[in-house]
Amino acid sequence: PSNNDLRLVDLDDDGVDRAFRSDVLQGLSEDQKAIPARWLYDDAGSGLFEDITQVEEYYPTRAETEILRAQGSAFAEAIGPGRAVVEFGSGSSVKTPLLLTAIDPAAYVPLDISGDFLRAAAADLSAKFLGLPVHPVEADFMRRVELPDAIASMPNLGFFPGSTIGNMVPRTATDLLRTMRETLGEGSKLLIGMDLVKEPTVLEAAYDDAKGVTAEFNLNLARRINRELAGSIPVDQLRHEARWNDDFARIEMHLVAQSALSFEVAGQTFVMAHGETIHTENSHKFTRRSSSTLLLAGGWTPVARWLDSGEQFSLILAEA
Ligand code: AVI
Repeated sequence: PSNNDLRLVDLDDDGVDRAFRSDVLQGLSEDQKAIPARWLYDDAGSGLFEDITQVEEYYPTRAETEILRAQGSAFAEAIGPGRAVVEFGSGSSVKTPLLLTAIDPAAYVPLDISGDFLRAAAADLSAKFLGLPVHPVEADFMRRVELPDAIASMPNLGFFPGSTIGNMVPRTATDLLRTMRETLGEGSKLLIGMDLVKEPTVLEAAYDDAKGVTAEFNLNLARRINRELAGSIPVDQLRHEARWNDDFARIEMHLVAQSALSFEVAGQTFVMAHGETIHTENSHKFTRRSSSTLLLAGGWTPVARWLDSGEQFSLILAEA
């Protein structure tokens, strides 16, 4: 990792990420074992997620991209020109250019905790949009971020695609929406992707594809623990499972023990009964009403909503 990356990651003398170790040790000690989903994204996991976006059953990326392609003039009308687009997470090579082309912004500000991804995305966008000022900011957007002086006088448009908000429980999602409002300021707007509730069979297939890419993505977390935290988890004794939790309107990913297991992580011993699980991710799905409720709770008023032709995914425009 570059020096810039090291600023935001707290490593101990053995090069172990302290936050990762404490989240894993604490999470494996709970009755329902659970590890925060952010740890799915090491280099291998980020690559596997890219692969997921290409699999047949995983519709969100295709559906959202379709909306961005189809609704350019509607975005232009609703958002207007001359805004600084502040993207939470470094831009994808497909979605961000579609938005920037549609709305004629005054500047582009990608925010990301990973300096490497950030610089790559910024260089890519600068090359595609000659003359557009690009100001990358390396920061954790879960906290309030000081935006560059160069855009201080411009109205902002926050862009948070992908339904990443759905990976947070409502309390965390609400906190993030409020923090975004503080970061973006008065008069700002937010364009946010939110995946829709649909048939559980469709959802479960999207999170348990036939080629097993999502299973690899989930199992990589156990491999990462073994690699980075001196773990001895028998990964071949874990099975990926995607379950629809109807009460909470979310897909959950679990790693299910296929036999009684005992293993070590960072010097501590853990056991799992046959069938016991480690909960590794939530992906909340929204209705029209539940998306409005969440946005309103976070301080944003929804003003427009666009769906893809299959009505699988929504992009919502909200005002501060
Ligand atoms: C990044 N995030 C929005 C994805 C999702 O759909 O919740 C992560 C993912 N997990 C399994 N497949 C995709």
